[in-house]
Amino acid sequence: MKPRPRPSTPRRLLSAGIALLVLSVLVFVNRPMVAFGADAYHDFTINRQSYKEKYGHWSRLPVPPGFRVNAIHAAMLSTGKVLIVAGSGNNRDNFEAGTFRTVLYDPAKDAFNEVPTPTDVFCAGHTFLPNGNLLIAGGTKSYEVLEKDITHAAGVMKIKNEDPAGGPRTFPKGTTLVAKNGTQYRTRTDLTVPAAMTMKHGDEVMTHAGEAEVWVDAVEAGDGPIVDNPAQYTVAGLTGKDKQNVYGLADKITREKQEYGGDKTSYEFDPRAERYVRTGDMVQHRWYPTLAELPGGDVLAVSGLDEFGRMLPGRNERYVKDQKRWVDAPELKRVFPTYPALHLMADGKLFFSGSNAGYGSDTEGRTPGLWNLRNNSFREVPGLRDPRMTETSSSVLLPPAQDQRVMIFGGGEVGESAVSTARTAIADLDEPSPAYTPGPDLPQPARYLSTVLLPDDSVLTTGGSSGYRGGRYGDKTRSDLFNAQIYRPAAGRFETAADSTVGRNYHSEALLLPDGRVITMGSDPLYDPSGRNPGTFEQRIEVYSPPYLFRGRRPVIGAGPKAVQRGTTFAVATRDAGRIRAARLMRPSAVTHVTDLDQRSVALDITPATGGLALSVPKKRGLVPSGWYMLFLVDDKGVPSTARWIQVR
Ligand SMILES: [Cu+2]
Repeated sequence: MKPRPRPSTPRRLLSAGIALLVLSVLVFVNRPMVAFGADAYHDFTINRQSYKEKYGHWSRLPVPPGFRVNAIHAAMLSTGKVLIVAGSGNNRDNFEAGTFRTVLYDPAKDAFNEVPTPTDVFCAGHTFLPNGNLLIAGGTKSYEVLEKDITHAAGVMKIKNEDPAGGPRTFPKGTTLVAKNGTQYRTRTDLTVPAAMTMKHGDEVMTHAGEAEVWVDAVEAGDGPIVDNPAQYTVAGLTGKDKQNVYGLADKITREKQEYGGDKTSYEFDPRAERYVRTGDMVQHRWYPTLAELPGGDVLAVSGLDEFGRMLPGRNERYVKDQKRWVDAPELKRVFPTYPALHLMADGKLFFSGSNAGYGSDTEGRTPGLWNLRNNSFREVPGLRDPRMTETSSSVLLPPAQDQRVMIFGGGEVGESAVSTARTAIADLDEPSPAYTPGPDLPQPARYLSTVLLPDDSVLTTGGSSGYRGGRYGDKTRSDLFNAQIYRPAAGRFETAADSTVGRNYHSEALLLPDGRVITMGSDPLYDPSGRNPGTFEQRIEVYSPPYLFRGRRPVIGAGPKAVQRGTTFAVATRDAGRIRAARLMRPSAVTHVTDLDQRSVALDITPATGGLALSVPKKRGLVPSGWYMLFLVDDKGVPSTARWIQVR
């Protein structure tokens, strides 16, 4: 709608009064008309320049039907395109059909393209490597089976091979294992069991049995084949010595829920070739792992569920980037819930903010603290209010990164709980004894809040829901939050932002685009609005333009280097040098399950230079990890330039 010339104040009051009167009359005669009238007025309000200057503006992104996917993962690539990964997208039919999706969105051209997705990367972990590739590891090997759908008892069986001579043994899918009482179970997949190994300890020869695990399902339906205790099973068809040497062991065989199983495949997504490039497999299968960047550019994979849906008991591993392979890291054994938020600090420690999503013990490994990787020590960071409500919370390294302050937002109790919190808190990790101190509350309790750093040193918080996966909260059947707010660290408070129009809870993402806007996508409600039927995945995409985009001419960055060294100074051309107040290197987001450990905003020192500005990059690798960044110049009104991509080495 075009703004009309401004009427005088009394006239505006008069027309507002008349409008109100008309609306009140209409309330009694025609409710749909009122809704329409209110909508039109709302539409008029949010599109006014003065409103946009204060609150920003949301718009829907038209997505061609062929490119609508369940956005589970999103990353801002250094080519300027947004990587949107669904994999099977939490859709069993897709999983069984082998339909895995990835699309790229180019915000500069408003264009989409599809990328072939080799395996199901749904619920993998990811982080950017120094070369700009996105390391993506883990994902889904099997879907969960709910208790009500389990007709046949099942369990994980360990097949042992005590024979050192016969070599590895292969058993095809459907191999039968027999309990002492004759009950039969069949293996769900093909299986290879390594040979036993003999080792000499002095004069003694010890045999270490080879072993491998596999799902088995009872042949007969019902409760009959349930076994509650650890027991041994024979492999049908084996006789004599062989039968003694090769056998099965299972802790239990039940009709309990079977969790999603993790995958061990790993890729570097190459943004330039726009394809997944397979690396060495992970040591462990992982579903819901966090990939945390290490100061040297290698990556640590932490937590997750294994291929049988069991929590990995603190077994972490390292990606050796120069060899493109994963190695076990037993020296860094530590238990965390799934998708733990591990922020890289300037001194190389990882700060576990407490944020996490999905699974894990409700007691062990949930305390926030600083993890020193040199000696695997962990120093707890106390003071967090609502410490039992860190699941589905989010956390960010507040801008600028030099302040070394991490803020946590919202969250809820472990599992499918109706209890959530509006709490925020800030930990200053530069303090000698770091502790959380309270921040301002969010307007409502919020899980799954998206938090996006903006170039003007503020943090946009948007989306989320008060209830579990957008569901019941208080007396409402749906609890998506539409209000957005901008946190200003310098002022220590939230400012109201314009409302979004799409609710976003579980499996949703938001990230900063190089043009200074924010894109939001995804959401995976458990139920539909009635609260009774299954929900449908939200495929609409929205883009938020913050208030700074409505406050006049933007500064422009001219020529500059494509790559810079940490600890050096470089020059960029700009005609706006006189009004530039800040320069920020913003590391692009790689976000899933409210976990985004990549995004950070690093302040650069500014000095005047001929034809532009000289900008200094800090020296500490823990502050400025190697990789691609968006360089923004920000003027005296807080208006940022469009970003220029620059690689820090
Ligand atoms: Cu998930």
